Amino acid sequence: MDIAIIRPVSNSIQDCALTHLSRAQICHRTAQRQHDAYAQTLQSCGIEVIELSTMHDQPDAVFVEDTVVVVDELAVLARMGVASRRGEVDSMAACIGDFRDVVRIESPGTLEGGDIIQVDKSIFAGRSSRSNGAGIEQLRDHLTPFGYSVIRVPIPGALHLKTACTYIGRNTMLANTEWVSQEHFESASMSFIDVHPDELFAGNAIVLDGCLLFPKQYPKTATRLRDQGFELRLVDSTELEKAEGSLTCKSVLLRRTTGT
Ligand code: CIR
Repeated sequence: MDIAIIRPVSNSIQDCALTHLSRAQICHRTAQRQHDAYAQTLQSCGIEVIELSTMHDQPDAVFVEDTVVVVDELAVLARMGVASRRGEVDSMAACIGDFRDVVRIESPGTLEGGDIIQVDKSIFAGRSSRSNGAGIEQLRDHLTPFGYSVIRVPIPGALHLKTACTYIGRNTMLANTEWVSQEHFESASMSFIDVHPDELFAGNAIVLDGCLLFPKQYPKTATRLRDQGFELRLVDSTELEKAEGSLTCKSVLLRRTTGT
């Protein structure tokens, strides 16, 4: 990936949406410090970081991944599954329009970027409490003309598909298989690395050039990844995890294509 779009942490982050976790005190300063380190790590890996303006009236606005699905040919703007986050999308539209043609998920569809995993031309779409069948069908209509197949993956027990698993390259999925079943990925015949059972939220990593960005707070799963030959860059993401945010959700990663 060449570009990461990020946004600072809103000072209203304490009022974030929560689905599975109980509300805990979130320190805005700590969250922003960790987010700055995350952005610096992306930069140090050669990624151009574009920062959107802060939206203090939108508590969850730092989780930009959810607002858009980007492939090389197109950007599909999300229609968030919770009303409290719908105000985040238009400012992403303004930015992503510089890089891609843009379409939108329309009502009654809902779809959030955290539910989407791309593996080459396969798009795995989590059917979660945030992304419904109509949203996934609209995504399929938008992406099929470009040769993508969209595969629906039921996610009954986690916020998003990417809370449960992420693609880490080398035809491998890192997953908490308590939350997502391997059978849905059979079409891509992938290997799986399971998170350590003590680290339920460790299934979320970002593939960078030659290494994985991975949360510092999950050393047992980190050992499993290293044992399989993955090189890790560790970042502390504990504060925004209290808002049910994982690593991927804090950036929109895209490739520079001809003309951008
Ligand atoms: C929410 O509930 O929408 C936020 N508090 C967390 C969103 C995390 N997004 C993600 O994992 N892609």
